[in-house]
Amino acid sequence: MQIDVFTLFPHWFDWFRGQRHVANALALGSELECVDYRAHTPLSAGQVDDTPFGGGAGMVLRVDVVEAALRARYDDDPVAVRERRRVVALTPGGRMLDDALASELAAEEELTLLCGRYEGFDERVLEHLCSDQISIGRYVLAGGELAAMVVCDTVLRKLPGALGHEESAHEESFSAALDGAPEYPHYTRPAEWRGWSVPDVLLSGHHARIREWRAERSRERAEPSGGASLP
Ligand code: 6GU
Repeated sequence: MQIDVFTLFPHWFDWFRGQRHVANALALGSELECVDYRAHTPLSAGQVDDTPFGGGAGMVLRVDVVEAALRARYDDDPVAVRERRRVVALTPGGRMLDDALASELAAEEELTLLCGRYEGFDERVLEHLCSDQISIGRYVLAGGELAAMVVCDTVLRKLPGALGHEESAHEESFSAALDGAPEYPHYTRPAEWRGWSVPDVLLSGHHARIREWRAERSRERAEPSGGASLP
C-alpha cells in the first residue's frame, strides 16, 4: 500500500514511521510519504492559510495551496487525481473511523490523507479536491496529523505481515470474525496472583471449549451492559 500524507508538519511522522508495526509494513513494501504544503505553496513567505471570509477566529488552509501541493505530487489536475486515487481529508465532522472503514481503506492500493490545521480547510478543498472525509471522533484536534496517524496505524496493521502474527489482526475487537463485538479477555502467567485466578477453561487445553468460552465472553461484552467501560 502506498500512502501520501499532506501536512504542514512532515517531521511529526518520523517518530510514527519508527514504530514496530509501521516499520514492518514499510519493510514489507508499503510506503508512507509526507508532502509539505509549505514546500509547494504558490504564495510568498511560505503562506498556506488565510483569515476566513465573513470574519471569525482562526485561519483556514487555502484551496490554492492544497491544489498546488496535490498537483506537484501527482503531476495532474487534482480534480482528476481524486477520480483515480482515494483522497481523504481528515476533518472532525467526517465519517467516523471504525474497523469496517479501516478494512475498506486497507483494501486501497493508494491512499492520500490531507491534514488541515487551525480552523480546517477552505470548503472547496472538501467539495472538489477530495473523495471523502474521515474523523476519528467527535472532538476537535488542533490539526489532522494525529488523526492521520491513527488512520495509518489501524490500516497498516491490517496488512499481511505487519503484526508478525497472521492471526492477531483477524480475531480482534470489532472485527467481522467476532461479529463486530469487542474481543474476549486475555490472560497470561502467573495463573494465580494475589488470589486472582485465570478461568479454569483456559488452562484446560480443551480447544473447542476455549473457543466457545471466548465467543460467549465476546458476545457478553457487546451487550449494552456487558462492556467493562460502561457503568
Ligand atoms: Cl480528522 N481532525 C481534527 N482537526 N479534529 C478531529 C478529527 C480530525 N477527528 C476528530 N477530531
